[in-house]
Amino acid sequence: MTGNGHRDYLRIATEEAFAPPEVISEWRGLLERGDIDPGFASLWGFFLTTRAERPQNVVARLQDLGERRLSDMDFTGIDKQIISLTAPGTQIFDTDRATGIATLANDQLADACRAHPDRFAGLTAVAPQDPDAAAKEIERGVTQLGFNGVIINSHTHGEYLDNQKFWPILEAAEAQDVPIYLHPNTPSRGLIGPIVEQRLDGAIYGFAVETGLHLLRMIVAGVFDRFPRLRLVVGHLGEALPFWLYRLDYMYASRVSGRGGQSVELLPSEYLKRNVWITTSGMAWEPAIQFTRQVLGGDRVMYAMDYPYEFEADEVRTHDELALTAGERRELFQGIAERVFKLDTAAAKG
Ligand code: 1DF
Ligand code: MN
Repeated sequence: MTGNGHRDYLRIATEEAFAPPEVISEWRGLLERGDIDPGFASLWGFFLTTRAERPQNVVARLQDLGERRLSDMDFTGIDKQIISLTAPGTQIFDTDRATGIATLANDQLADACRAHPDRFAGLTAVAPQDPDAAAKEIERGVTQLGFNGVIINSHTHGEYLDNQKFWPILEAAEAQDVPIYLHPNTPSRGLIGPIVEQRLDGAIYGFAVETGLHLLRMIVAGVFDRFPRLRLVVGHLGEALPFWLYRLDYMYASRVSGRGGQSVELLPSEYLKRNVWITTSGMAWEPAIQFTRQVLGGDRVMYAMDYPYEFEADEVRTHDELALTAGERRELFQGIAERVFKLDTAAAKG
């Protein structure tokens, strides 16, 4: 274990990204071919063509699952990363390629986790394009590769997880008792028009529009009535939904269900407090963190950095210095993640 000095908690970062070199090169191919998803063209056009050398050098850092990542973690004081295939992962490919990429990414990540079990844990990548294969990969991820959850990068070719064709994936996650990290993607084709016009499609805003909408669709479609034990993790302090909580409940009760919308058993806020956990990825901002803790509960908000897209030692310090009790801080950085992802940190403490 890295020296964690006099800290009495581990810093576990829960939304940390990687990309196999093979995925980067497949993505380059898609960009060259053109006629692709406009959000993908915008986001990965930026990282892979316009300015390959952004300050944080993200493309190189994404591909490292060894010494560079470990020394970056040491530099910012991160004890453990929960690593997942970066967005849009497999979800931009046709079905066969997507399934192959999921297997390849999972095998690479599992090797890295085996090499550094105290520093790395992993989430299973899947190809939602083939829901039955994805369900099998979730089982392989948990039972053979030792992964601690599933990563889904929001929409798949414009389709959302409330669509019943994807439900074998939700069933498998519930059956294996692992959470699904519903990570952002750029908005789908039908949603992106006026957003991409002003270059707002990425992490600045479009990610939250897309991903908050995705979660809300799942809630009002009754996904959590059908899968009451399903656990979702959502980054960026819940993609703005906590701020909307009062209005979502009020308008759901008085407008949506009476309008021919599906009628579900609970209010939106009740699903968020039962089925959803939140991370602070990219939101190192005390007022928003405290507000989210206040409205959803301190037992639902955990730490994430979003490496390598966010790689700021100051943001870790911001979390260290939040006005919390020692016990609450330990929960934020360590306890909640250990329970939600069922981490085995006994070895890490040794
Ligand atoms: C960015 C941000 C890119 C996040 C990401 O994956 C990502 C970015 C492509 O800054 O462009 O996961 N994020 O989660 O905020
Ligand atoms: Mn992210």
